[in-house]
Amino acid sequence: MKLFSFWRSLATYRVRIAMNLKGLTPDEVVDVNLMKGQQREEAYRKVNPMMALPALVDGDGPALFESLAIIEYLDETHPNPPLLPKDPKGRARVRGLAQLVACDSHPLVVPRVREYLEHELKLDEPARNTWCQHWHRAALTALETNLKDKATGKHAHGDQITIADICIASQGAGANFFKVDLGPFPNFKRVLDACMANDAFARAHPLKQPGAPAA
Ligand SMILES: N[C@@H](CCC(=O)N[C@@H](CS)C(=O)NCC(=O)O)C(=O)O
Repeated sequence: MKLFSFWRSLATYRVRIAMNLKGLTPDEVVDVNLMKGQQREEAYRKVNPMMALPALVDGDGPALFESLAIIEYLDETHPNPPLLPKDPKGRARVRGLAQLVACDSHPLVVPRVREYLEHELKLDEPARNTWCQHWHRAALTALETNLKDKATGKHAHGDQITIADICIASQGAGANFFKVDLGPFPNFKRVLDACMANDAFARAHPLKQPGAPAA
């Protein structure tokens, strides 16, 4: 397997966690430096026309894209441990929690959006940070309410790790990058801490990847 990755990418973090949980190690990791705009270069555009990380090539391809689609592919091809519950309502809840992060919140703070705010709308850095923190808090508020449900256990859905926990870990890392206080979100923080106690999550963390700064 060939994983297109960058240390800071939260979407790639999600795929790294899933691979770790399933005991998979990429044969090759291709660094696409988001800070240098390499996602927009011709070579990577051919891999993922959306110009976003991650992408995964399994065997002779084709390149898979979108973190949740990649994670479900890995779950189908390597079923143990399963990352979705068996019952349809449980699966819908887990996918809903995951999509709240990956589809509603995260896309609002990615480099292409932050760069548009800077270069086209001429927002200065404090204004751009206010934007990012606002959308982080909106997602955290919704997650916090959802996690009060009795379906939540040690993890986001019962006591088993699911795709929802993977997304919660990426939301937690993003909140940390953008200095969002998790104090008002104790249920979220409890589930996040349970995830981060697991080595599969801890060693996938952006700050543990080659090229990452010390803190
Ligand atoms: N919904 C996509 C998000 C992909 C995405 O936006 N990835 C970011 C890094 S976390 C990226 O590569 N952004 C490039 C850019 O915004 O220019 C997924 O979950 O895979």
